[in-house]
Amino acid sequence: MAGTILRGALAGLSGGLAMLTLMLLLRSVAGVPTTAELLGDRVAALIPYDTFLWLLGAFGGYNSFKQIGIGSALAGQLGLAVVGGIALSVLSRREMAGTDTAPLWGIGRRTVLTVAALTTAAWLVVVVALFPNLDTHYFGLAPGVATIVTIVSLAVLLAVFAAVTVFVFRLLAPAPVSGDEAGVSVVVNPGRRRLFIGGAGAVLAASSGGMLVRLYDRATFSYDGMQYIGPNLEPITPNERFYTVTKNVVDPRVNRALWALEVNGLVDRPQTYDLGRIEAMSSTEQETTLMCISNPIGWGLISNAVWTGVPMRVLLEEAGARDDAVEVVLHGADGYSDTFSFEKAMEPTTLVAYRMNGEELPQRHGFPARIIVPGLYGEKNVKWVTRIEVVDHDAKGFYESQGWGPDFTVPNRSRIDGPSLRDPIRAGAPIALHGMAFAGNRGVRAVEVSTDDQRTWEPAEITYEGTALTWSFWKYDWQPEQAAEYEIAVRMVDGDGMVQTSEERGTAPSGATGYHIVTATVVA
Ligand SMILES: Nc1nc2c(c(=O)[nH]1)N[C@H]1C(S)=C(S)[C@@H](COP(=O)(O)O)O[C@H]1N2
Ligand SMILES: [Mo]
Repeated sequence: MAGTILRGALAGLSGGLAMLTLMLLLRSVAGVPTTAELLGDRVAALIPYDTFLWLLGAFGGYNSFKQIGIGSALAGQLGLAVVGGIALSVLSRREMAGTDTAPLWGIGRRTVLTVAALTTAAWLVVVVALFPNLDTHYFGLAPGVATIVTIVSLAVLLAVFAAVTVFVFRLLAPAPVSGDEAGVSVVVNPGRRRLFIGGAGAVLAASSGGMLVRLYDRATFSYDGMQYIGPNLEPITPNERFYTVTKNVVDPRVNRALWALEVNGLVDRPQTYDLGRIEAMSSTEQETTLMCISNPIGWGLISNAVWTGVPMRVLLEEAGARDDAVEVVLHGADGYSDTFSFEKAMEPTTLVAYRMNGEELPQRHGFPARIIVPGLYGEKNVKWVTRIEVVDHDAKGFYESQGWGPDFTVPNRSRIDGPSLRDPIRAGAPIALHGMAFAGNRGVRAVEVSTDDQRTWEPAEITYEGTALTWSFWKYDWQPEQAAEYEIAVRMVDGDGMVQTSEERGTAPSGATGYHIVTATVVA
């Protein structure tokens, strides 16, 4: 029995390694999603946000959470492969002991059929379970085509798994085999066969290891969560310093020639755009600030850029969106999706943007095109967009399905950026306090500073006004006369006359509110 199990385990492991190698190859050279990524995205969308945040904390942050998730999914897949191999071995042994029908490739006939049926069933289960995410294609194929490519790839991967497992199982037959009824002739001694299997296994393990390392080098771990904060903030954030947030372990690397943007759903004339067609349309340049919903008070998951693009409304009109349209669902090449109201989609400032500060969109900010939707949190600004789907109901995007929201309107926000108040200040010395204020798409009308525990508020000077869609920068000249500890707070008034709320609210589920407060120590 031990021999049966070992033989099956080795066969299953070989099949699993072959499948893993091919899967990583398809991911690297063809942009096909791995099962680990698909499973991760599928599961992440089902986890309630509080559990999700707890998990992030327990695993030491988003980055290690992603690594552990992907690592265990890959290991789990290999484990299942080994279990499959053992099942094959045990079934075949039982069958061969109990019948005298001629075996097929040295395996019981019924076992061969069972393997084929189980492999097909596994494929169906995977396709059904992961269906919402199968439109992922990291090189940017439009979702319809991408879904077919993923389904076919999964079939090929499982077929390779089954074929290699059966092949190795046969090679590991206890007695030397010399030809058989299927006409396949294998006349090698067991020692040589074992050497061959060991060698092939080592090559597979080494190549999948190598590809994992290459993908790891391209992973988002080094830049996911990058803030734009600290000294030297410019009103327009340089592209390479723009804050970055992504759900991905390895971001899309969209191929311009493969990429297409579909506009479909509740439309009379579904459209497919390539980049050239979009670039040929008349474009809008628009300065817009983005901020992540999970940007705590005082943090820097916020940046500002000049975006060039086509109003989404133009595309929706070209496609003939129907009257019963309620929302648009925006799909990204990474399988991400998010939604907003059809009304919002028709606002002239909602763009499909393809340039950032005059350059083509950087890869990590959504090359070749992303959504820009002023007034809503960053997550609604879908990157690597491949599909605009018009729907007649309230659909939920990636984070909304975790329970974030329901309101994704950016509330009034302000921040003190400097000077650094860590060192004591001399009484009587002038200090130029400065910082940022942001009100989504409502504009910043005024900024006020308090240096006395919020008893009195004084107007700050706006040093960069921006537009209704951007942040503003402010400055406040302060000269503390007495040695003491001072609590400095900032608040702002938006274009509608609404004063920023002092109510302290955490980031989940609708984004943080409250004042940014810093303490300054003034000495004689
Ligand atoms: N396709 C896709 N779009 C996406 C995301 C993503 O993971 N995938 N993340 C969203 C989130 S949560 C934010 S805050 C913004 C960040 O955009 P940036 O990285 O260009 O600053 O992108 C949004 N768009
Ligand atoms: Mo975000």
